[in-house]
Amino acid sequence: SSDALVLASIANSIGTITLNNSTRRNALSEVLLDQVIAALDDFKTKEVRVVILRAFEGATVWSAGHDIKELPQANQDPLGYSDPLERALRAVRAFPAPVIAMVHGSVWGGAFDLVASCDMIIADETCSFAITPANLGLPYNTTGLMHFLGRLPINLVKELFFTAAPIKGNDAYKWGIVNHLVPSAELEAFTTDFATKITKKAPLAISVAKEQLRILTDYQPIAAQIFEQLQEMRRTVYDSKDYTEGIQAFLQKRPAVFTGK
Ligand code: KGA
Repeated sequence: SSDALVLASIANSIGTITLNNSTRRNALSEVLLDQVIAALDDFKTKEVRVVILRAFEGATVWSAGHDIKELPQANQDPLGYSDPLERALRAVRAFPAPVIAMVHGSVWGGAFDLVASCDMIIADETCSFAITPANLGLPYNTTGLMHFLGRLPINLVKELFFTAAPIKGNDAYKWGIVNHLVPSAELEAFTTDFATKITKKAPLAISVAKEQLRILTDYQPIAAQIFEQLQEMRRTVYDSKDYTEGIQAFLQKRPAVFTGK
């Protein structure tokens, strides 16, 4: 329909999900994410062998990340278990076939968590990736930190979290953020070819390997007391003036003034 923020199609056992909300730079609103989750559910019943998650053709912003207008403005966990972004990340990670993120343009905040939750990233030279809680005064969730730690070296995770600066093209490739970096003109054909090769392989073996890897990486045991300690530390951040200031500054289109209080 004309309300679709996401387009979904299937060809040759490959399901494609296209983020298609140019005016809001593919910000990850609840409505958009529910459409992503619905497309994945549909692909599951149709037994697609590979999913490609992409932005509309020509997008210079792949996605602007969490819809900041939908984040709580104060005193509430911005990334709770049922947050739409968290639900979408779980849907991608649990999808019983590989999900490839095809990236051109910039990927911000929670959208980086989304592409890092895909099984592989194929990108072109216009790609960039930023983790942005330091711009918003936001405490990232423990699960999200584990996603990045499972994917990248800790010094790079720290650089991303401490600077909020985008890692671009060749640097993203060098750091292993992307599996393949290909010229823009070849991105679509390369990704389709890559996906097609996977469709010829044994789907059950692949599906079980993906689930084994998910279980092995998702369930790092931590004691209840440690989790509660981490949660209390996060609460001091979302109860802070800086968190309110970070969100307000974005909504009012001005630079944030942080005090550490
Ligand atoms: N949430 C809500 N609205 C957004 C948005 C977002 N993340 N990003 C952009 N928009 C809106 C923006 O307010 C504007 O609305 C419209 O989309 C076009 O954006 O037309 P309006 O009503 O004014 P804009 O800024 O004019 O587009 P641009 O000049 O092309 O710039 C694109 C970028 C992506 C550079 C810019 O929009 C931007 O900086 N957006 C915020 C990126 C960001 O910090 N994302 C992180 C979100 O936080 C997050 O994911 C988490 C969980 N985190 O950080 O922890």
